[in-house]
Amino acid sequence: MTVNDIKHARIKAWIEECVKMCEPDNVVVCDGSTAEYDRLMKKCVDAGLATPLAKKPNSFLFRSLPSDVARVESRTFISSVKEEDAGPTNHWIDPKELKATMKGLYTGCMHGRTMYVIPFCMGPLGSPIAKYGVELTDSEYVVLNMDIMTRAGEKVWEYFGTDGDFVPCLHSVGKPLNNGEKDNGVWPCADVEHKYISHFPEERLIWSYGSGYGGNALLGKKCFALRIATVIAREEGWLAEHMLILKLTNPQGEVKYVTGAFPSACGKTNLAMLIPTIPGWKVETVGDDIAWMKFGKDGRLYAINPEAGFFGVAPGTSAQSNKNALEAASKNTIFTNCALTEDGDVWWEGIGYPAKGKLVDWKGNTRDALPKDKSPKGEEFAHPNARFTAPAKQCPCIASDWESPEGVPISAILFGGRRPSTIPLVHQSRDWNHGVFLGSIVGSEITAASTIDASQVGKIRRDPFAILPFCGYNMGDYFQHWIDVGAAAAKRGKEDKLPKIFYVNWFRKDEDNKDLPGGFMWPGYGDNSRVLAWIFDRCDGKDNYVDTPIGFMPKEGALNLDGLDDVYKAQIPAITAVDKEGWLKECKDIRENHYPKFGKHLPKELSECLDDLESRLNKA
Ligand code: GTP
Ligand code: SPV
Ligand code: MN
Repeated sequence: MTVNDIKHARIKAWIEECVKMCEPDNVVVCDGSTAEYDRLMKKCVDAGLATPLAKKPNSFLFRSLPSDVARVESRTFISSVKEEDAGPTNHWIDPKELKATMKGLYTGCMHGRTMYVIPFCMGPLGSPIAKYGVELTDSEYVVLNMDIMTRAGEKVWEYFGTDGDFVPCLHSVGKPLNNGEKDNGVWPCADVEHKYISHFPEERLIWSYGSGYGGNALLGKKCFALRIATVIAREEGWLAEHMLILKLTNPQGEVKYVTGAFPSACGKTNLAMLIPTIPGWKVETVGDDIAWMKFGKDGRLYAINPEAGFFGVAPGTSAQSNKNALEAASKNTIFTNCALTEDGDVWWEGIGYPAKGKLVDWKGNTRDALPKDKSPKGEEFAHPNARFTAPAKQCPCIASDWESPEGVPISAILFGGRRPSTIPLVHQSRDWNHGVFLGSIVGSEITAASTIDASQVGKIRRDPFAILPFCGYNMGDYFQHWIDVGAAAAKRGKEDKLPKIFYVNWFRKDEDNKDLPGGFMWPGYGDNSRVLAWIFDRCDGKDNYVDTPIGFMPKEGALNLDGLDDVYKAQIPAITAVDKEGWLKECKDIRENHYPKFGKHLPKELSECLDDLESRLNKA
């Protein structure tokens, strides 16, 4: 199929316009077939950009440049017509100016390269919640990853019709090959100051230039499914969120679905695939990164996973921490910035066993493996944001209904982040608005997923709803949208059908206690099932809680601690108590530094929640 065969006139015209601007050597309309995947992967291997892995069937390792290892928030723009609509937490450039700059960069940017046309669907094909897009890219790596991460190729065209809605997504690595130049094994991308990850929300348009990495380049993911989708969702009255979706079954066989918003590299993939340590419970995966949620006729909120694969953090993934992810990534997987072993396998810090012999690190240097899995910080063999791209259907714990077109009904929404102090293991909001308040105050240590600047990692920043880098409009208006969603449900008499909202923290630390691995006061991973079980019962209204100044918390004995290591049992009183002083400091910081950023866009309901929390704490 060629561009001329495309029946959708607007898509065809847009492609022709982009071809004229970018001047690729040729244009290929992707069919999404295995033959095409194999052909493009071979092209990458022949160009020295990918290494086949002897130990993993049909799997390959790519190495990027050190300047292109993660999202670049400083180069990510919400280019709404009015600056106020981008809000205080997004970078904004006037759309006319940004387009002029980027047109300059795009002009002739695909010389020596092929432009690939990828028609794709976010969500199960034909689902009433699914949405469609077309990505134009000059990166084979992007085509290959999009093939795993989305439903892409020929099968998608019928859903566009001749005039259906679509989000145009233009991407270039920003590295033209002039005069027969070749990549010569060097990951193509542009300098940081020439990278632009741009969104034009009014036009529902995405322009990305200069990066080949993850969320910067796989435009269906953060750019479309979050930054553009949040804008559409607000207009249409639904929710597009940076959330995992899991299916939780109790020992009686009863099922509830739970979503969770944690910032990048804070445990979504792990929670979505956890293997419970308490007997009789089961967790299955619906999604590990993004949830689109709409109200059903019954008043419940239904979620779909718009993606078809996992773009998961590799370091820390081991048979102990996340066996299911390892299994999902055991074949047909793309690895990026992992280390390569002599026998043709990948290795990373926290994989659960030391490497042997020599390793090629993520920068391409061959070094002796260390006898213990511990490199000096900054000299890791795998980059801390090394990733695997694996098909979701290969996950052993994928839920049978993960592609259900109407979505799965959500009972609970979790918020969380990496907070070494103050925030307890779990607490529940009193009601919907208090839950929105909890989402709005989420804070977390910065991780390697959100910055290419290693000096930022570990600093705490507020990341409301874990969506700070992914909200396509004013974050204050986003809070209001959440308040409005609750109010609309109440108006329909369906308030009781709204999901219950919880705030969890797996990352409390006591660095002085040498008995705690990593200083973490809670074992996390599979043991998080103990908290999920309490949440499950909370959703059924069980009397397993105490009312505290910050919300509802597990009452004595309500958390199942059977079989928990004694060293962790000893931490329970500290991590399930209200830290009054810590919370009062938290309130002060929210009042003085966080909420004022939003000015008149801050919903009054949230200021009221803050007042209420502070006065309850002061009375306690
Ligand atoms: P993105 O894909 O960037 O959105 O990340 P994510 O939220 O899916 O994070 P992921 O589950 O990949 O976890 C990131 C890192 O946190 C990994 O190194 C994990 O090993 C670690 N981690 C996940 N869950 C836990 C936990 O419960 N406790 C501790 N201590 N670490 C965890
Ligand atoms: C994240 O950073 O939250 C990710 C990885 O899931 S990326 O797709 O690069 O955004
Ligand atoms: Mn993410």
